[in-house]
Amino acid sequence: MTQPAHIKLHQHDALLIVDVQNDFLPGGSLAVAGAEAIIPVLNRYIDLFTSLSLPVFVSRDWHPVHHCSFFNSGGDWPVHCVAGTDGAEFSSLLNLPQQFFVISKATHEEKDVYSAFEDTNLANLLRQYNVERLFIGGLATDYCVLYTVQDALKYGFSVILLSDAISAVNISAGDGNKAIEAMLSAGAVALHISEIIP
Ligand code: VGL
Ligand code: ZN
Repeated sequence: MTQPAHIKLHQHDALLIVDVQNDFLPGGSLAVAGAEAIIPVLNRYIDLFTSLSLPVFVSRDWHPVHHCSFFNSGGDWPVHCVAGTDGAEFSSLLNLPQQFFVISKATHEEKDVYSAFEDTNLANLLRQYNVERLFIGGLATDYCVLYTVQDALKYGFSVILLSDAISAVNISAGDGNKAIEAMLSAGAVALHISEIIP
């Protein structure tokens, strides 16, 4: 496992926060245990990136009412993150900056996607802003974070996984840890916020 001793932010870095939405938080329809604990850490990352005028990208699961991933349509999940509902809103505890880019994903009724890159313009947007290295945190470690990190690496971005700002569904015990192993062996580098040199 590659661990950076310290990382300094530079010009071609960007922050990508995955799916920190009410339905994935306590009280939500697909609540991820412990997810609330990552929000203060993400807020510190937001402050760091915005203080250096580095771009912040925020993805959201944004499903139509009868999305194929829902149990009542034969899918694997309870109804969650229906576009325009409270459950799909970003947590009000997340201190989103004045400017950020929203990436809506899994918006087609007949197709589920976990990656913030799939069927979105995220890769183009990142290239447009000359992003080379992506710092990725959010929800959930074993689904949308995993697929997003894997795609980011496939697209040629360097990936820093914010290991203290992710939380897993863990349908099976250990899913989150397996996902972390998979991301690291694919080339992501794990980072703890204390390792950042501002
Ligand atoms: C997610 C399950 C279903 C996620 C989205 O954001 O990780 N998980 N839809
Ligand atoms: Zn979903």
